Amino acid sequence: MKLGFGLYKSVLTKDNFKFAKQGGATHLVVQLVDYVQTGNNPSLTGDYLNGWGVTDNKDQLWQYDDLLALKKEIEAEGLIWEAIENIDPAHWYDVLLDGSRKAEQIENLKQTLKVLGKIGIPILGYNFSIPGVWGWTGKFTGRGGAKSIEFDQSLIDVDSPIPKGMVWNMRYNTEVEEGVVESVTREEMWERLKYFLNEMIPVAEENNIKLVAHPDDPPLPKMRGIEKLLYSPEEYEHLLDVYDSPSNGFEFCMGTVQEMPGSDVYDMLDRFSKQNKIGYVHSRNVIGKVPYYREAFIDEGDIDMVKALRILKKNGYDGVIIPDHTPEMSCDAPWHAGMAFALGYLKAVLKILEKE
Ligand SMILES: [Mn+2]
Repeated sequence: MKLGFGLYKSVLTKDNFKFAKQGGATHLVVQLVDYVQTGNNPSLTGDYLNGWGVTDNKDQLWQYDDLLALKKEIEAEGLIWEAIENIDPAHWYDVLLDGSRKAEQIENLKQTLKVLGKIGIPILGYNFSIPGVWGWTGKFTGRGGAKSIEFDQSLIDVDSPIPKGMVWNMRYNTEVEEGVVESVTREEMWERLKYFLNEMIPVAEENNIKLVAHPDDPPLPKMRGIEKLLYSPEEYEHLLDVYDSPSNGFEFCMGTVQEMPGSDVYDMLDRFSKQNKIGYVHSRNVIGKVPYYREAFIDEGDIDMVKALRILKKNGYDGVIIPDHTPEMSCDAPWHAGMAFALGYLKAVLKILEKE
């Protein structure tokens, strides 16, 4: 099991590569979608109910030369590029929406897989969701009054529709479009995911890439008129029935799984790691479940991280774990401080497990 670190697009800098290395990480999970647009002080606790912003990558695919240059910068700091997390909404909105550019966009995504294969980035994480991450509010609910993410269903209108031109809580089309995204059933969403996997997995296999799915966060059965897919333990596991391949697996988010009513995060970690279905792990702690939960520091939530990582070790899991979001700590670098705390905690747990 290896300790990794996740970086948003706005923090893909040499200093932050050094920060990861200094915190004990050996691997990086890189986000290329610019949805956390808060510069070198990333913050997830702002008001994102109207969207994360605009994706400026319309019709610009990730290019071989750019990714190779980034890989060299990462490796120059002694780190390994393990995964890309999230597909740009601009690259696949019609795959999610079953729109007119679906076939063209899926061909582009296959090209992207080939580029990743050529460069040697072994994992692509994705979140097959039309509403995406939505409904959070930022509150000073963390230990010691730390600003953190809260999900309180009573504070939002969970049925408020998505404006056209938006998927994944990002605008991919800034020209004003009238209307809202139509309702979609879960059955239909599974059909769309099946199409995606049927097209993508063979190319992923050829290029030695794992395509791994993040569960729906927050894990509600329906949001904004759209029935969600990976919102419960049973539905998450159903992903494996869609396509049997070593290239089909999970971006296992402990926090989101813990937020699911009736979930047993330890049992799921145990079974999925035994089957070698976990691409990488988000280690995030949380207190409560939908319809109310709040994100917590890694040591204080409902998940016993020591117990969770011991299960992964027992099963010989040799992938990467990264801190996911953490509460922001009161200082000039709230995100970095929160992340340093999480990295240190995970590093200590791994050290203890090594000696057992
Ligand atoms: Mn996560």
